[in-house]
Amino acid sequence: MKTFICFIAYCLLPIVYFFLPSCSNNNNSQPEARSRKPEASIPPAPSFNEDSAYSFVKAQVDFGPRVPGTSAHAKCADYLSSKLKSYGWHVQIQNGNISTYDGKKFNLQNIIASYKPENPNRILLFSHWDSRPFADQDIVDKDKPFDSADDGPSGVGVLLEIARQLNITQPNVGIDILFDDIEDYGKEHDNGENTWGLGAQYWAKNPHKPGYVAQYGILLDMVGAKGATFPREGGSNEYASHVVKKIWDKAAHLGYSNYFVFEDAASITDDHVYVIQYANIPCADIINMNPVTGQFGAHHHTHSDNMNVIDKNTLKAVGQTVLEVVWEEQKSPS
Ligand code: AHN
Ligand code: ZN
Repeated sequence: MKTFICFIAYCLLPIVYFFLPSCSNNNNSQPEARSRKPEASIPPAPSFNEDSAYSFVKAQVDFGPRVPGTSAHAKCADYLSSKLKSYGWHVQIQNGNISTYDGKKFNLQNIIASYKPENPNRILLFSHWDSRPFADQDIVDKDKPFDSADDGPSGVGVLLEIARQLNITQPNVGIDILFDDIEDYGKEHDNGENTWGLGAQYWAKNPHKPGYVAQYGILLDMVGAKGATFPREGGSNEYASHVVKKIWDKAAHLGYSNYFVFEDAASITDDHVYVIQYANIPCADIINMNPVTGQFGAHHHTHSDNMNVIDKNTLKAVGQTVLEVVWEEQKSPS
């Protein structure tokens, strides 16, 4: 009998003991939750409002084509800076004299808005806000300006909505929004002459704060059209593959892989090229293009680029994805 009790005490009980905690762990997730890292205490990201973003796109288009040198261009600049200020962001206007490829001279206006300017952990979000002076991809009225709703305003509208959301929720991360000017006055076959992205080139060489540093940048370009696809653009893959991964994985997690397709596309000469090159910030470009042909949407630089191509579902997919990516850069809740 004594031997039997000893057998239970020394052999069976430790075995039973060994299995008990693991059983209770499987049925109850609390011990695991308690040992999670601090990031897990970040509250869920806010919901990006696509109706609000759409209204910001429309407000820009309603000024008329925002062609450099026109009063629509000047009025739109005032609108953008006053919107950003109304959301509590610190706004700076950067002016600079530039020449376009056709020999015209303009005073460009880059609009830079900063959220929590004192926070050293910063992310840069950018989009161009000017519109192209001519619809050269159209078959009619090639020399006339066009509404340009997707090309410019879609990215700006998404970023304005993100600015509004961050003002409400106050996450603990530094963000700069750059609305760069005179992106779209480029020469059709530019052959490395750097005729595109004049505002971004200027800013990247002369940042609004000397020695400006950001962890990374995200460029939004033509992000509002129905059925848009955003393949992983070549230059983004080359210089910012970790940023591309963050964005495309987040989009997949949110169920937006029909927009953020897991396909690699050619390199585009766009604003991010200059921010990578001159400001040394790794950047990813979210740009609507055909993953196979590399072509932009059929409305690109035509009179069809107007509010009819804008789809709130596309704005939501891009806006929610970018909002959640920056949301997770919080070190701890504020
Ligand atoms: C080129 O076509 C070389 N780059 C496209 C940049 C662009 C124009 N994005 C929008 N409009
Ligand atoms: Zn364009």
